[in-house]
This record gives sequence, C-alpha cells and structure tokens, in this order.
Amino acid sequence: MSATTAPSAGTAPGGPSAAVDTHCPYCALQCGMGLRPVPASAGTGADPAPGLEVVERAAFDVNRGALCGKGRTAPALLSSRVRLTGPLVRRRRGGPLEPAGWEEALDRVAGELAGVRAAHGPDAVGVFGGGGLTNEKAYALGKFARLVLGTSQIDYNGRFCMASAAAAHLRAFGLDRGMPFPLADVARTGCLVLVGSNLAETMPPALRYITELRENGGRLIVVDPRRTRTAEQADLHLAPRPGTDLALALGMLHLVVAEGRVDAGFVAERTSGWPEARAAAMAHWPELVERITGVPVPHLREAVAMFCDAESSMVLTARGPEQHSKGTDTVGAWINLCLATGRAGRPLSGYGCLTGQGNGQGGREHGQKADQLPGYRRLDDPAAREHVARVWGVDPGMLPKPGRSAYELLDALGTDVRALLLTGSNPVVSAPRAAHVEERIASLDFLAVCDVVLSETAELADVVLPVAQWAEETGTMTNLEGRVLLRRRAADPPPGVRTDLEVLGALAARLGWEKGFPADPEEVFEELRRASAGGPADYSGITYRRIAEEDGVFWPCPQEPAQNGVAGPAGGPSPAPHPGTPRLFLDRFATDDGRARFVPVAHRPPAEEPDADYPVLLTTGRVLAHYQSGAQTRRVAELNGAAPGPFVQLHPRLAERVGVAEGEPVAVVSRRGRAVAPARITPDIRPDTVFMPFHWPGAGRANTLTNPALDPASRMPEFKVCAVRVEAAGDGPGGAGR
Ligand SMILES: Nc1nc2c(c(=O)[nH]1)N[C@H]1C(S)=C(S)[C@@H](COP(=O)(O)OP(=O)(O)OC[C@H]3O[C@@H](n4cnc5c(=O)[nH]c(N)nc54)[C@H](O)[C@@H]3O)O[C@H]1N2
Ligand SMILES: Nc1nc2c(c(=O)[nH]1)N[C@H]1C(S)=C(S)[C@@H](COP(=O)(O)OP(=O)(O)OC[C@H]3O[C@@H](n4cnc5c(=O)[nH]c(N)nc54)[C@H](O)[C@@H]3O)O[C@H]1N2
Ligand code: SF4
Ligand SMILES: [Mo]
Repeated sequence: MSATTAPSAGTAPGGPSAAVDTHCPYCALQCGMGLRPVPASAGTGADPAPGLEVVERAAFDVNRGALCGKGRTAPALLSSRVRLTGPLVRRRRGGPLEPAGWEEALDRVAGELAGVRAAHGPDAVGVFGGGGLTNEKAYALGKFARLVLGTSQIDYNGRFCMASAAAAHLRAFGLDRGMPFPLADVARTGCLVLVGSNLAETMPPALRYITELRENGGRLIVVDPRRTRTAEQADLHLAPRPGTDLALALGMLHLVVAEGRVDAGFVAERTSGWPEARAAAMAHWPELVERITGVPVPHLREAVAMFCDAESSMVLTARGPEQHSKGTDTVGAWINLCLATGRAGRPLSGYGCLTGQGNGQGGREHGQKADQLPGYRRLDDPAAREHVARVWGVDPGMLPKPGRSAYELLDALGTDVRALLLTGSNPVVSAPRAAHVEERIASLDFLAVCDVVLSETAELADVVLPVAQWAEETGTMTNLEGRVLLRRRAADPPPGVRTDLEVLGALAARLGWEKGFPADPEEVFEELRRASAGGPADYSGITYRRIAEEDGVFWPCPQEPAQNGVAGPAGGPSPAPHPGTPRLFLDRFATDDGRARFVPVAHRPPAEEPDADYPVLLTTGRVLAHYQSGAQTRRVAELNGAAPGPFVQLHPRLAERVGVAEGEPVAVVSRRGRAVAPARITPDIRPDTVFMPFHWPGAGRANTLTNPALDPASRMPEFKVCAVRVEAAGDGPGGAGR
C-alpha cells in the first residue's frame, strides 16, 4: 500500500488544477481519492496517458488518503488504448465482432430481446448484473428487467460474494447491513476475530484499523487455512481445514458454555432461541472439533479466553467461511457465539461481514437480486410490491415473481433462458465450474454485454456495448459500513461511449418505455429514495447534497417529516433531518420482537470431501494486485508487472510428494476439469490444501475446478473448497512425461 500521490488541490471545481473528490472504482472500502486532469501527453511508464491523475484526499476518514496499488493506478484504464470505444456487433453466427454504430447495436439488442420474449415468453430473457454498479444502475437494471422485459430471471454476481452473510444476517438480526458499526469502531474493540478475511491484501488501507487496535491494547485472532499477510498480524492464528469453520465456531461456543462464560442476562433480555442453539453447540465437544478442523484444543481454549476476557469483542467474516455450501449456517454459528457472550447490539461489540465489491452493499439492496425490490424489500411481499408498483406507476400484478439465483441462472442459459443482457460481471472467469458456464453462455440465442473492456465474457457476445467508467459519471456507492457515498464524475467519457443508464434508457425506449429510465443519475436516485422509503434499507432521507456535505450518510436514513411537505410543530423550527444510522441494534434488533434470533446449526462436511482419487483440498481467493476476474487490472501494466499470472500455492511436503519444484508447472485436477499454473511453494499453507487465485482465464483458471454446490439458503456456490488431485505437469523430473 502506498499513497505516493500529489496533495489534493481541494474540492472546488473550476481552477485548472482543481481536483474532484471522488472514490475508487474497485472494492467495498471505497477509498476516497481526488482526481485531477493531466496534460494529454503526460503518460507514465508503460501505460498511456490517462487524462486524470490521482491526488490524495486525506479528509475522507475511511482511508485518510491511503490507497492500494489498484486504486492508485485506476486512471490508467481511462485511456483509449485498453478500453472499448465503440459498440461491437456480431453480424452472423460464428462471425467476428465488428465495429458498429450505436443505432445498429441498440436496435439489434432491443430487437433480439423482444424477439426471444415474443417467441418464448418473458422468462426466456435473463439479466445478470454486478455489485460494482452504482445504486442508481442497480436500481435501473432491476426496474428494466421487471417492467420492460417483464422477466423474473434477474440476478447478479453479489450472489457469489456476500450472499451467505446476508442470509445469516436476516435470519439472526432481521436486517442485512454488512457492518452494523463504522470501521473506526474496530480500532477500539477489545478483541477482533477476523474469519477468512485477508484484508491486508483485499483492503490494504483498512489494515490501519488493525494497527490502531493493537496500539490500543486490543487482541487479534485470524482464522485462515493460510498464514496470510493478515494472519501475520495476529496474536493467534487458527488454521482450520477449509470448509470446517462451522465446527470451529461451534467448538468455541461449546467451550463458552462449558467454562461458564455465557452472558445470561443478555441472552434473556435480547435474544430468542438459546436452548436449541446451546444444545446444538454441546454436541460439538472440543476434541471432536479438533478432529474436524485440525485446530488443537489448547488453541481453541486460548481463542475463547481472548474473546471473552476482553471487555468488548467483534467477529468479522469475509469470503473464507462464507463461500461454502453451508456458508449461511457457518456465519450463523459465529453470530451465535457473539450472542451467547453478549457481544452484539452493544458498543464496540458485534458481528459484521466485510462486503467485497465497490457497491456490494448497495448493489444488494435495490432490486437486481432475484427475490428483491428496492429498499431491500422482498418481491414476494404484497405490501412491498404495492409500494414499489406505485412508485413505478404500474399495477403490482405486473411485477414478476422471484427468479433464479446467479449460478442457477447461468446454468439455465441456452435451455429455458435463451437471451441474456449482462452488465458488470465477467462470469467466464469468475463463475464456479466455469468451463460449463462458458459453454452455457455460448449456447445462448443472443448475448448482449455492457462493459468497459472486452472481457472474456464480452468476447462471446453478439453485441458489446461500451460504457463509461467510474470517473466519467456520477453515482452513489454504499460502502462496507453501510455508508452511502457520492462518486463524482471528474472527466467526460470519450466519444463513442455511453453510460449504463443511457444504455438502459435507450433500450427501454425501443421496447416501448419512453419514460421511467432517465440518464441523469440524480434523477434516478430521487426515484430510488421514494422506492426505498419505509423499506429496510431506507435511503429516503439521503440526498446528493447531504452526502457531499457529510462525507457519506449511513442507512437507514428516513426522510425528515418536513421534506415530506408535513410541517414541523406549529411555529417551531422544522424537525432536524434524520442523522443516518452509523450503529445498528444498540436498542433493539430488527426482528418483530426486537430480539436477535439464535439459529441452531450443526456441522456438516463440504459437498466434496477428499478421497483416494482427489486427496487434496483446493481453496481459492485473491492477490493484492488484481481485482476479481482481472478484466480491469490485467490491463494495467503496473499491476500486471506485480502479479503477472496464476499460481498454485502449496506446502513443501505436498510439493515433494508431487515432485514439483518452485516455479514448475503443476496441474490441479477436480471432477470438473484441470488447471495448470506454476508452483509457489511455502510453509504458509496447510499441507492438505492448495490455494489458487481466480483472477485469470485460460489454462490457469481456478474456476475450471470449483464446485457449484449451492448453499440451500443463500444459493452461494462452494468457491472455497473442493477435492482435487495435484500432479506435476512439466517435462522435467516429476513431470507428466516421467
Ligand atoms: N486485491 C483484491 N482486493 C479485493 C478483491 C480482489 O479481487 N482483489 N475483491 C473484493 C471483493 S469482491 C471481495 S468479496 C473481497 C474478498 O476479500 P477476502 O475475503 O479477504 O478475500 P479472499 O482471498 O477471497 O479470501 C480470504 C481468505 O479466506 C481464506 N480461506 C479459504 N478457505 C477458507 C475456509 O474454509 N475458512 C476460512 N476461515 N478461510 C478460508 C483464504 O486463504 C483467504 O486468505 O475482496 C475485495 N477486495
Ligand atoms: N474461485 C473463486 N471465484 C470467485 C470468487 C472466489 O473467491 N473464488 N469470488 C467471487 C466474488 S466474491 C465475486 S464479487 C465475483 C466477481 O467476479 P465478476 O463478477 O466477474 O467481477 P469483475 O471482474 O469485477 O467483473 C466486472 C466486469 O464489469 C466491468 N465493469 C466495471 N465497471 C463497470 C460499469 O460501471 N458498468 C459495466 N457495465 N461494467 C463495468 C469490468 O470491466 C468487468 O468486466 O467473483 C466470484 N468468483
Ligand atoms: S482498498 Fe479498495 S477502495 Fe481502497 S484503493 Fe484499494 S481497491 Fe480501491
Ligand atoms: Mo466479492
């Protein structure tokens, strides 16, 4: 991490060197940054001139000016050499993608979608969105699918991200906001348990909160099968076998009970369902848990002591324990631990999930999810349908029923879903069982992709629509804290490129909806405010102006009565606007009775256990320099230099058994396919486990191997564990040719 940027010239628009205050295009930390125009000839290094340079924006508190390399180099993608600058159309099946004008491209998309709908019904048209899209885009995309296309078949890549934590949140607390407190609270808690988060690489500026925590005397426990850069910071590192966090959390709860550490007062006053959850935990005695997880009983006891001896404590999960076919129950078990010890709904204590994508939080609130309407309303709730239909000016009966989840939708492509509009995702690289997904996508009658670059998925499209990038359009993003931020436009998009909102508006108009899809983001946000009013994720009190003045507003933030046209007390000053909600649940949880719900959960194995044919566990994740499918970061020279390709991380003992040396090609084979990448040998991983990052397509694509076994509640695929065989793949000693 570094912030080698010029100091900010301030916010004021105008002066030639004035910087615009905005936010990073990538992860959920949504670091604040300034963007300032640079002379067109000022290209640096291998990247062509981006037209904008990043300057420090120290006043934004979440990152105080610090950025990781991805954020710092983000403007490189604005240059025309690496991005799409005009629509592409495949004029005949099997033919090439060729440059086309916007009229032709939009006519073709609208015509094909309408044709498939007419021939096969509205549910034959699918829509796939992304958690990187602004709130305005996510909202417009959901509205477009439900109204213009009339389809139930919409979901998005957030299903692959924090869906398990979201489901567990709803079950236990009645509300899903990733973190119920601001990040700043993390620095002041007594004990932090980070479960399957490698934030030193996935949100580097957030490491500052860990440093402050340690300086304040707080303790850190990291749970990760690998000794990551994050685990290196820990007082205690637990390294369970992938897929066994549920047992680990239950084992800790067992010890809490056995050692008399239950907060009986809290349990009685603020929770329900304890007896059943307690009974479930008691079935997971420490020695059994050690056998399942590989974590020694003394370490388990030490963790419980650290957690309970501190005056306050927090558990934060990320994808490590969540991306499993039992992710929801696993998060539930960690929540149970917090509830039993009174570490929830109190200052500096609680459970939270570190959401991942730039708008991972807002993107799951406003209607691009299969079962959802704006404001985190449920599509199957008659009152919610009524409210949103009124805002949209249609009959509630017009709104389709809930559709399929992301993987199920991708799996159905080419069968009952015949055409797809995809925006903000690159599933050819990022979806589980990717070779199958790629084949399903290729079998579609019609695929349209909106993207900023020619991603691996866009390469398969019949029409590619090039869209504007983060720095070229304004919109709101809701960061991992539930803080709604304004990402401001700092430059004009190049000619030939349109915004996602303009694209949706143009398509809607061609499909008979002249009104209802404005291109102005603020106009969309104003409608979103009304649609979300009274819902769980209530944005109605948030305006662009307020966000700018307050550096973000935490939802829920209902509208103040005065803005509703209802006067304040006669003669008195109008009531103060709702301040937003940085901290949730301090008085009550969002359930009907105000109590948090324990959910009795029991350990179960992953969908695939190692056996004689596939004796090793594969887990997957991220590296510092690349973002997700890599569609963006693989096009930035500096980042590519730092992390040029895939690898297989494995323990020296396993490497020896397999007969590979550092850097030699190693094949990882699962029931779904085979991937080959150079070996990276390190004692920092369990000997029974290999790790691959998923940022690359081709031979080293990790998702060729992953298992699409789904969590029954969240429909999250099992990205974080499957059974594999590991073989040397080179020609040298130990190679396949031996
Ligand atoms: N550099 C970078 N940063 C990113 C992203 C990126 O692509 N690159 N993406 C963003 C997004 S969308 C997300 S969701 C976040 C993800 O952020 P993280 O969740 O921090 O990232 P991952 O690397 O997927 O997984 C975290 C850790 O889980 C561990 N793990 C694997 N299996 C298990 C298991 O069974 N149990 C436990 N306890 N741990 C396990 C892995 O070893 C890994 O170190 O990052 C965001 N930030
Ligand atoms: N094996 C394995 N697989 C995983 C994971 C894992 O841990 N392991 N993690 C999963 C997780 S947590 C996630 S979030 C997914 C993410 O995986 P993807 O959904 O593939 O995410 P991105 O690579 O961010 O794809 C975003 C695409 O949208 C484009 N884009 C960027 N901005 C815009 C915009 O404003 N408009 C439009 N229209 N397009 C834009 C980008 O160029 C890119 O092609 O991957 C999942 N896949
Ligand atoms: S941590 Fe996330 S938001 Fe911050 S600069 Fe890096 S990628 Fe951007
Ligand atoms: Mo994610």
